[in-house]
Parts: sequence; C-alpha cells; structure tokens
Amino acid sequence: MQNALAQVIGPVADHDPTGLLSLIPLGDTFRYYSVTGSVREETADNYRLSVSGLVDHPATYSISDLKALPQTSLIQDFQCVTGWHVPGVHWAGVQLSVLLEKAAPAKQARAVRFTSFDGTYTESLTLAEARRPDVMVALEMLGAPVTHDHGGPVRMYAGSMYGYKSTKWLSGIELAETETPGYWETRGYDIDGIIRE
Ligand SMILES: Nc1nc2c(c(=O)[nH]1)N[C@H]1C(S)=C(S)[C@@H](COP(=O)(O)O)O[C@H]1N2
Ligand SMILES: [Mo]
Repeated sequence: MQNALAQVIGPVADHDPTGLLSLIPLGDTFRYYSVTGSVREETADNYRLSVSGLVDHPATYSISDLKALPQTSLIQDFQCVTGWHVPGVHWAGVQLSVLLEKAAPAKQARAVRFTSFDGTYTESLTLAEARRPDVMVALEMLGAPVTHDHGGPVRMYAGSMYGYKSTKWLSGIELAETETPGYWETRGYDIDGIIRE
C-alpha cells in the first residue's frame, strides 16, 4: 500500500516546495525539494565553489581541491520544518570551519551567506553557527556521492538545524557582517533554524 501510494504521489511530491504532501506518511525517506524548475547539472569536472566576501584569502575550490582537505563524516538526522524527517543519515565532506579557517575571516565578519547554482536559493548562518562541528560542505549523503536531485555534487549539511538551512547545489560561501534572510526566510521561516525540541 505504501509503495503504491509512493508511486502515485512521488512525481508530485518531487515538486512540492511547500512540503504539504509530506503530511502523507511515506516512511522515513527524503523528499526532493527545489524552489526552481530544473537545475543544471554540474559534474565533478566543472563544479566550482567560491569562498569570498570579508576574508583575507578568497578561494575557489574544485571537487578535487575539496577532497584534498581533511574529510569528516557523521551519522545524523535530517529534519524538514514541515514535519518529515530521516533518522541516521550518513554524511561526509569538509567541515565548514575548515574552509573558514583557510579563508581567514576579517574581524567584522559575523555571518556566512550561501548561494546555489539553481540561481535562486539563498541561506545564511551566523559565523558561530557556521563553525559548529556538524556543519559541513557535504560531498556524500546516504553513504554515496550527493546525487543531483539531493543538491550534488556539493550541498550544505547544517546539522542540528532544520533542512532549509542546508543549501543544495552549493555554489558560493560569502562572509558578511550580517545574515541575509534566505529564500524561505523572506517567506516566513525563522532565520534561526536550530532545532530545539
Ligand atoms: N537550492 C535549494 N536548497 C534547498 C532547498 C531548495 O528548494 N533549493 N530546500 C531546502 C529544504 S526546505 C529542505 S527540507 C532540504 C531538502 O533536501 P532534499 O531535497 O535533499 O530532501 O533542502 C533545503 N535546501
Ligand atoms: Mo524543508
């Protein structure tokens, strides 16, 4: 029954930016969310991540640059603010704090802003949140390279925070003096996404 239901609503749920369809029980599985129609595919060859803004050392990273940095992995839940959640997801990649350390944030930097190569989605974290050990630039999710639908080749995983803080199709990390309300935050979500329940 559940599989049949998943088959019927799967294609709809894939394009459900409000997440309301998540109220239909499908088990502990991820939904694919995108606030834009189709997102161009970036491969391991052409992907680039820029680190810029209020830093002494701006940089651009390819996938192999990211893989050459110390890697971290953890097993942690993923929770969308609309109610669905996936327990015990295996994540791997580079701690954001490692990239921040290399970038050397300027004294006045207090926030980190994220952009997506979908051209629309944005997010931000305070610098203190960004330095938490479970906040990472993820190269792997569910024990395998992050798939395109899940925001690959590189997405954020902001552990201990609601899913909307984890920018998919990550293209830029920019240090700034203040957070900028992101895509969902200009539509009502709290800029503080820490899960406190
Ligand atoms: N670029 C982008 N990132 C995004 C989103 C999005 O629509 N576009 N949705 C956010 C929300 S609300 C959630 S719950 C998760 C969903 O991740 P998933 O599609 O891999 O399940 O991605 C977050 N990051
Ligand atoms: Mo979400």
